[in-house]
Amino acid sequence: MGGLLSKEPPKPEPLLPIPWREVEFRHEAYMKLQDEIKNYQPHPKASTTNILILGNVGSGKSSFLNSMFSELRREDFNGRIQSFQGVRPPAQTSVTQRLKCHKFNDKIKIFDTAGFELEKTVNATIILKKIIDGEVAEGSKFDDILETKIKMEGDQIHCVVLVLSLHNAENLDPALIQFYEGLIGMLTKTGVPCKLLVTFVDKLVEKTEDLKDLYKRRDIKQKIEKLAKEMRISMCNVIVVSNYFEELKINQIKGTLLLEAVAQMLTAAKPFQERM
Ligand SMILES: Nc1nc2c(ncn2[C@@H]2O[C@H](COP(=O)(O)OP(=O)(O)OP(=O)(O)O)[C@@H](O)[C@H]2O)c(=O)[nH]1
Ligand SMILES: [Mg+2]
Repeated sequence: MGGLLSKEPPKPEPLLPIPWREVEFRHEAYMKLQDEIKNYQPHPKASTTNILILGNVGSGKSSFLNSMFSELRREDFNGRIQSFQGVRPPAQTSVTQRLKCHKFNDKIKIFDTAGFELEKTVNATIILKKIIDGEVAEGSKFDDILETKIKMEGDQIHCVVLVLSLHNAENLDPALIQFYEGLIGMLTKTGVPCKLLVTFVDKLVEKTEDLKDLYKRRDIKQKIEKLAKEMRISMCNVIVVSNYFEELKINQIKGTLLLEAVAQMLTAAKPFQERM
């Protein structure tokens, strides 16, 4: 009997013999990352390190924020995942409507933003420039920022994180790619460090445990390289994570990737603070 049902599933691609990035998933390495971030100090020229999270609607911005804070504050919540910022299944318009700031340790400030809507990208560039330059106060409604003539008291951003889902990376709207590319270009000119945070990598593995081999997966590497090329961002500025989305408790594998992402952002912010 032939037919569709007897068709064998496609064989998984062989793994690369050597991972293209070294990540240590053991407990000691995870704890080292936790300690590194706990003891982190911004450059003396800055009182806090301010990180801005950007990206299209539903790319996982708020989920990343929830995931990283669940990791950093694991002792407060016994490792249970918390929702500091509203999350919901992807929709046309963004669920996040105001510039929301979350603080860790009095040293790190993370700002969550509304997702880009393609028809509004011209305004988005102007709004984002104002936010990055510290001209927008926390809690401001994105819809009001354009109309506000007076400069408000905000925080200068020290690192911008552009969030992109790897899940539908192949079907990205060319207008969105162009917008991202322009944004990265603007940041390069102004000298603000920019990281591309690739989310949803779990969609390309069978189980969380398989994330350990993330950097041995040739297909994932190719997808990420293609994205980086399109955005005109160097591979060393690309970070890969899988956010918590269905779990109740944190786990070491996702946690290691998430904490490494945070450490990368904090490290990138310092030379910029030094030059301020
Ligand atoms: N599988 C998987 N799902 C994710 C991941 N990140 C986010 N999600 C899910 O994707 C949906 C959208 O996530 P959000 O974090 O709300 O996305 P957002 O970028 O903040 O969206 P807006 O605020 O609406 O612009 C939610 O249902 C999340 O649970 C991920 O890494 N993997
Ligand atoms: Mg959001």
